Amino acid sequence: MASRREFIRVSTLGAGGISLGIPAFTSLAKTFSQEDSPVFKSMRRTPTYCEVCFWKCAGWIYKKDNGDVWKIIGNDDDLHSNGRFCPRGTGGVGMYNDEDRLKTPMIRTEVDGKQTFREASWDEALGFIATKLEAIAKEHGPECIALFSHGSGGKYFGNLLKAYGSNNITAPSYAQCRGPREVGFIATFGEGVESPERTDIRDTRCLVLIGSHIGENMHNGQVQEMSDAIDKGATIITVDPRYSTAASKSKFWLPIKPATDLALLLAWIHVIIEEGYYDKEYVEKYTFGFEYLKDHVKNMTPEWAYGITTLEPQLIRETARAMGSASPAVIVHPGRHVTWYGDDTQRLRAVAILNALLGSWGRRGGFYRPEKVSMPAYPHPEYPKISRTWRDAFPGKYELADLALASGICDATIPVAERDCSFKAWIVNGTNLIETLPNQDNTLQAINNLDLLVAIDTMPMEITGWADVILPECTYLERYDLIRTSPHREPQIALRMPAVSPKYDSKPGYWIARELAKKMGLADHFPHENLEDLLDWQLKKMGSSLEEMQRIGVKTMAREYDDLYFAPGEEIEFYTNTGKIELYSTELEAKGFDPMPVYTPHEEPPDGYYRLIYGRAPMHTFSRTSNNPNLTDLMEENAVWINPKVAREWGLENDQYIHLINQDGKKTQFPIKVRVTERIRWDSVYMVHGFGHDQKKLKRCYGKGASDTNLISKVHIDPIMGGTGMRGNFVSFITEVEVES
Ligand SMILES: Nc1nc2c(c(=O)[nH]1)N[C@H]1C(S)=C(S)[C@@H](COP(=O)(O)OP(=O)(O)OC[C@H]3O[C@@H](n4cnc5c(=O)[nH]c(N)nc54)[C@H](O)[C@@H]3O)O[C@H]1N2
Ligand SMILES: Nc1nc2c(c(=O)[nH]1)N[C@H]1C(S)=C(S)[C@@H](COP(=O)(O)OP(=O)(O)OC[C@H]3O[C@@H](n4cnc5c(=O)[nH]c(N)nc54)[C@H](O)[C@@H]3O)O[C@H]1N2
Ligand code: SF4
Ligand SMILES: [Mo]
Repeated sequence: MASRREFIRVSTLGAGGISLGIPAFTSLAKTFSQEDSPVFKSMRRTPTYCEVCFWKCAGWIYKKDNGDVWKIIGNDDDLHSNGRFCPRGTGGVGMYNDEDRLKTPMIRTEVDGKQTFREASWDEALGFIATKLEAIAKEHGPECIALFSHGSGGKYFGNLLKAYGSNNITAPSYAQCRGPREVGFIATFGEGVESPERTDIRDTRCLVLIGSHIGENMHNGQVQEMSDAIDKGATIITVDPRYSTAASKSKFWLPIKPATDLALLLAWIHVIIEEGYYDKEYVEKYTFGFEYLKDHVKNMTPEWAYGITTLEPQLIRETARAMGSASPAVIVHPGRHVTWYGDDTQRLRAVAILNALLGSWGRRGGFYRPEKVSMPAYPHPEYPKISRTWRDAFPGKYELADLALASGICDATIPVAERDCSFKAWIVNGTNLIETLPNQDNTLQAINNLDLLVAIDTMPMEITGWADVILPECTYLERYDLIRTSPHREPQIALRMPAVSPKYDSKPGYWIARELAKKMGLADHFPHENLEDLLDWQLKKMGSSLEEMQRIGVKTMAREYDDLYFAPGEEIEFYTNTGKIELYSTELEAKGFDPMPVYTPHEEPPDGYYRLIYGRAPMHTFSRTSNNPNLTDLMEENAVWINPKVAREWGLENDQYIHLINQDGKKTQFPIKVRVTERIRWDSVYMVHGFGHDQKKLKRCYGKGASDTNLISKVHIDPIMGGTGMRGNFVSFITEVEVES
C-alpha cells in the first residue's frame, strides 16, 4: 500500500455481502455479560472518569428510566473535579450520541481505480492486521512497528506491542506538549511536575502564569483552585502577548513580545537575587550552584530585558518583588503545552530555578509532593528482548528525552540512506496525528512510506482517512478501562465502567487489543477475558473490589508518607547528580548543553507577517470535540484575533472571512473569521487549535474555521529532548476569499 495511499473523505462501500458480527464471532460480543444482569440494569448512575480531556475528572453518568444516558456530573469525592465538571466534560454525552461516529471496522480497498473503504467484520479486520504485521515483522523486525496513543487504550495496545517485540510506544503529550517541562524540572529538582500538576494553587499567595492560560485551558481542578486563590487575595501575574481570560483576572498583565520569555525570567532571577528576595535558608540548604547563577545573571537587568521583551523595567521589578514577598507560597507555573520556540527545556529550567530561589518547591502554596496508588501487576509471560528502538534513528541526540518522541518516530518513518531501518507500520489509537504533529507534509510523507496504518478511533477524523484499517472503539461511556491512579494530594483511585452497551459495532479498546493478540499468537499476555475480571482481581488485592468501586466510583487512600510539604529543617536528598536542587545543572553540562539558561534571540516575522500563536477554548478539546453535538452548539468555529492597528492597515473588519498564509506559502485550507481586538499585540495573531476539519464525514464541523496545523510547517526542535517548537511560524493575510454558502 506504501506511497499509493490517498486520503479518503467521503465514500464508503456498503456492507454488501458482509454481515456485521458473523456467527463465529458473536460469542465475543458477550464481553458485556454484566450489563445484561438485573443489578446493572437497575443502576441509575454508574461511575466513570472523563475522557474529553486528560485531566480525567471522575463523575457519575445518570440514566433515564428508559436506560438512555441522561447526564454526567462530577463525583464529590474526586480530587480532580471536586464534584464539578467543566462544560466539555458535561458535553461528553455528545460523544456517545454523535451520529457521525465510526460504526464498524473498515478496510481500504480500490474500486475502479479509486480508493475507498469497505465495511468489514471484526474477524476479518483483525485477521488482516495480524497477517500484515506478521509479514512486516518477518521482513523488518517487530521493532519497525510503532504505537501512537493518547488516552486510555494506550496500555492495552502498548502491552500488545511489547509482547510482539517493540517498545516504540509514543504519545503526542510528550514531544508536542509537556516534555520540555518534565526534562527542565527533572534537571533541577530530580522530579517532574506530572499530571495533574503538583501546583498547590489553592493555598498560594502569588501565582505567575507564563503563557499558561488557565480559564481557557479548562483543566478543572486548576481552574477551581485559581478561583479560590483569587478569593483569598492571591496576586496573579500573567505573562501573555494576548489579554487572556487569566490576564483579565490578574493584578499584573505583562504583554510580552512573544518568544522572549527567557529574557524576562532571567531578569526576574536577577532582581530576586540582587534585591535579596530569595529564600536564603532554603537556597543554602538545598541548592547547588547559587554563586554560579548569581554571576550568570549579573548583567541581566530589567533594563536589559526591556530591550528584548518590551516590558517596562519597573513592571519587571514590581512583579519580582510581589513574588519575593509571597515566598515561599508562590508558584511560577510551569505551564503544560510548552513546546514553543525550540529552547523550551531551557525556558522551563529558568522557571524551575525561579521557583527554587523562592523556595516554593515542596512548600505550602508552592508545589506539593503528590502520591499515587500502584495497581498490582498481573502475571504474564516475559516480553521478548528488544534489539532496536526509536533512539537508534537519532544517535547521540535527545538523550535526555525520557519518553519516546511521536515526532521522532514520524521522522524515522521516512527512509534515508544513512539508516537501514525505518518504521513500516503505525498503530494509531486516539490521536489525530495529521492535526497534532507539526509539519503536515512531513507527516503525510511518513504515512505514505508505511506498509500498514491502523487507526483506532471513535470518529472519522483526518487520521482515519489515511488508514488502511479503521477500528471503531466505543466511547468511554460504553466501556471499562483501567483504574485511574493519577497522583494528587491524597492517593485516589477511580473506576470507569460502561453506563450503556456500545452503539453500532464498536468495541472497547481492551477487547480489540485482546482479540488482536489472539490472532497474533499472544493471547497469554491477556489472561483475563474481560477487563472487569482483571479490575476485580487488582481491587481485591488492595482491599477493595469491583463491586465496591461500582458503588462509590472514587476511593481515597491514606498517604504512605506524611510529607505533603517539606518539614522545617528536613534533610532531603534530591534525585540529581549532586543530591541538591541544581541551579547549575551538572546533567545538562555533562551532555554538552548550557548548565544555566542563556537567552538567544529568535527569528522575527518578515515585513507584512505576524507571529502565529494558538491556544485553547473553554468548550473544546483539540479536535476531539469539534463535531460533538453539545459543544458545537457552544462554539462552532474559531476566529483569528488581529490587533486593530493591523486590521486598519489591511482594511480588515470583524467577521470578515480571510485566509492565512505562512512564510513557506502554506495556506489555511478553509477560511477563518476575523476578530479585531485590542486583546492581542500587533506583532502576533491568535487562533484556537482544533478547527478547520477536512473530513466530510464530520457533518457538523467539516470546513468550519481553520487549522493552525496547516500553518505550522517550520519546526524548531529542542536539541535537549526533541520537543517540537511550533510557534516560530509567521502568517500574512489573503483577503480575497470565496465562501461556500
Ligand atoms: N497545531 C497544534 N498542534 C498541537 C497542539 C496545538 O495546540 N496546536 N497541541 C498539542 C498538545 S498540547 C497535545 S496534548 C496534542 C493532542 O493531540 P491529540 O491527542 O491527537 O488530540 P485530538 O486532536 O483530540 O485527537 C484525539 C483523537 O482521539 C479520538 N478519540 C476520542 N476519544 C477516543 C476514545 O475513547 N478512543 C479512541 N480510540 N479514540 C478517541 C478523536 O476522535 C481524535 O481523532 O496535540 C498537540 N499538537
Ligand atoms: N478547554 C481546553 N482546555 C485544555 C485543553 C483543551 O484542548 N481544551 N488541552 C489541555 C492540554 S493537553 C494542554 S497541554 C493545555 C495547554 O494549555 P497551557 O499550557 O495553559 O497553554 P499553552 O498552550 O502553552 O499557551 C497558550 C497561551 O500562550 C500564549 N502565548 C503564545 N505565545 C507566547 C509567548 O511567546 N509567551 C507567552 N508568555 N505566552 C505566549 C497564548 O496567547 C495563549 O494564551 O491545556 C489543557 N486544557
Ligand atoms: S477538565 Fe473537563 S473535559 Fe477534562 S476531564 Fe475534567 S470534566 Fe472532562
Ligand atoms: Mo497537551
